[in-house]
Amino acid sequence: NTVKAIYPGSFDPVTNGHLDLIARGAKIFDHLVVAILRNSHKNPLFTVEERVEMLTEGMAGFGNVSIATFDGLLVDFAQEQNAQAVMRGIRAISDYEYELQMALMNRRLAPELETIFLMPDAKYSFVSSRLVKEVFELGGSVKGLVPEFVIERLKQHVPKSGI
Ligand code: COD
Repeated sequence: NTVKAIYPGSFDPVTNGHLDLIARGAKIFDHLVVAILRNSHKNPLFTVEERVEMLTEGMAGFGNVSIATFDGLLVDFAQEQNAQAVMRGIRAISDYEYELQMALMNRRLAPELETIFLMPDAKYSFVSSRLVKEVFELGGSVKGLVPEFVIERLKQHVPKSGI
């Protein structure tokens, strides 16, 4: 009985918090599919292709983790993939409300699909893609919060900022 889980998100860009969660998920699940939402309402900095490339680089070494992109409902994608679970991260109480709403809505849509929450290492509990972009754009250092190759990509998009 193998368990396949989907780890969905925007990953704009992937952070060390996401990678911490992926490493934990890879140990628990037989197969983990990191799934990037294509038609996000958020206005992304990176294209879907760039986000796939960054995730691929960050996940080198995990044999049971793959990357996919999806459109439409997460529950439909999970069914297409024959996945039994959705993995999400909880950093702080503030994440909980939004995550609970989504988990219960997804349960209503697909009662068999379980949402499983994992906590990242405490040192990443304040890291978000949004703040990484904001700090970098305003000239602050994001070293240690995202991989080096993400910093290089940020420099290409925001050449005059960051360290
Ligand atoms: N440490 C640990 N976990 C983290 C960290 C960190 N530092 N940063 C983020 N995370 C977690 C987040 O809590 C989240 O669980 C995951 O990593 C991904 O984060 P994001 O911000 O990239 O992802 P979101 O919140 O933008 O993803 C939203 C979805 C794409 C999952 C959602 O919009 C969706 O499912 N859309 C499809 C349409 C659909 O089905 N809608 C109905 C949903 S009920």
